[in-house]
Amino acid sequence: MKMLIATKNPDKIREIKEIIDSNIEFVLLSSLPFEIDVIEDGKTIEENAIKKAVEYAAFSSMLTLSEDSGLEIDYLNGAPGVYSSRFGGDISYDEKNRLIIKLLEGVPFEKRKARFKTVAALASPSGFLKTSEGIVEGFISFEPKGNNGFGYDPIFFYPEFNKTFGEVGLEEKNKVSHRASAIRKIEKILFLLKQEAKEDY
Ligand code: ITT
Repeated sequence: MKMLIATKNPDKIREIKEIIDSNIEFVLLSSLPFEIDVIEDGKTIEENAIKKAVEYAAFSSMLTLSEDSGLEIDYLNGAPGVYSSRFGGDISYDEKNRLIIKLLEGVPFEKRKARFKTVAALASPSGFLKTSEGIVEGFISFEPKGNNGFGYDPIFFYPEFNKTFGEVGLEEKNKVSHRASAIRKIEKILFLLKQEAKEDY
């Protein structure tokens, strides 16, 4: 069975490949013979995940997995949330992380609660659609730490590890991450789809 991984973010691709156990042939957007741009104008993470999966499935005629993720910070009323990739404009992740730390200057640890959220969506060209959500709770650190992971990982302090996600390896992050829990739920559905496909022959 083939499945299109509908993300342009290479860090997500790396994580998703490690998370999915099933014997599935991954197709990347970069290997399609045409380029598609899906505008992420949803008001929620879920809307964007669904939009990407449905549109890419229709364009590619392939079973498609997409996901949309964001960091919600309680002290910033849930920002950057659905705007996580655009937060602060066209600046590097290092600058985005420093901006967040500045916005939280003087805020004590217990008020720095934050969570990563992922909604994964699986869509087929014939209209099948399932979504799943994964959340991991943590705190915004006082300074960026670690060079692992990507995006906001260096400022996401995960108490159970007593480290930021930037300080742990991929295997460790995948044990608890928002992305891993959303994708693992979708993987159960993939397994059922594979069974059905076998029964059709
Ligand atoms: P696609 O839409 O092509 O999948 P994207 O990078 O635009 O890729 P999102 O719209 O989901 O992805 O943007 C969410 C941003 O939040 C993303 O650019 C990351 O930098 C950040 N982010 C997402 N997951 C993260 C994670 O596990 N750790 C740290 N930051 C993360």
